[in-house]
Amino acid sequence: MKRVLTIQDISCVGKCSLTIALPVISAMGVETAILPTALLSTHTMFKGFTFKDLSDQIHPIIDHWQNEGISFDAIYTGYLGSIEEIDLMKELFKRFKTKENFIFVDPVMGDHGKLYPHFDDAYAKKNKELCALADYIVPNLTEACLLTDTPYQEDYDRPYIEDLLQKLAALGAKVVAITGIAFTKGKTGVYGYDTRSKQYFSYETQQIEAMYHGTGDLFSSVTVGALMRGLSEAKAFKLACDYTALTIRKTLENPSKPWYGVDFEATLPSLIASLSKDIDGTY
Ligand code: PXL
Repeated sequence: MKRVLTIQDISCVGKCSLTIALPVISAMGVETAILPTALLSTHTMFKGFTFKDLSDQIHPIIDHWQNEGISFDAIYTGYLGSIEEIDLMKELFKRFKTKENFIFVDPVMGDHGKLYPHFDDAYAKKNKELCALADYIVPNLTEACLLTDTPYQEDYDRPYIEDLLQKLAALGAKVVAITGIAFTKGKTGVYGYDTRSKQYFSYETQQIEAMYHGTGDLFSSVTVGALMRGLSEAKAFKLACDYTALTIRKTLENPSKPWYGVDFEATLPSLIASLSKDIDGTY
């Protein structure tokens, strides 16, 4: 069985970061090791959340792993929390990156043109250093703009997105993909650039008029899980887009849906069924 290390915060309530990555990637049949970066009472869209930085735990934990000879088939980072933590991740990458494994960075910083609470421009700048070391980066449009010092434009066209992708690729990752992008009305999806083949790629799925926290984490977790199960990049991104859209649709059907996250618990069986079809090649 493949083993992923995912490094993100624990928001005790809120359905995001580790409380999504751990159940989702595990359900996909991949061992999921975790490294919590911070402990929050809730995610930061709640008022009055508590925040305990856990950076002082990272060195002792990774030292122990190295002493035990533990290795990972992929390293996936999400919400980190501080500039210091980004430096710690750079060191972790140095110690645990091998020729065989990959680094997947979701540079979680903001959405809808704004940084999340707790982050500032210096944090956004620092994220460029992390993206430079990744094999895959999957920013949303806001994060793509922050990483490339580009003014945020919600009303985008293909040249604007392709220019962003070129600037993101120049940071150093092998595959760069902007999430939440589509050029067809009523659709959303992913638009990316593969620096190895020098090809753009895209996938579009139905757009649902609803905004939920944690959907980016869901998208990244499914992509990482699918890549670990041997799916091609195209199939992994497609599965992640379709599954995220399905989960938002399912959440909207729930009369007592929480405002703060999506009901991915209800759609995990379909994720596993779709993944199995892809693995069997009968999709
Ligand atoms: O889903 C991204 C995310 C992760 N972790 C924390 C957050 C958010 C988004 O708001 O607040 C703590």
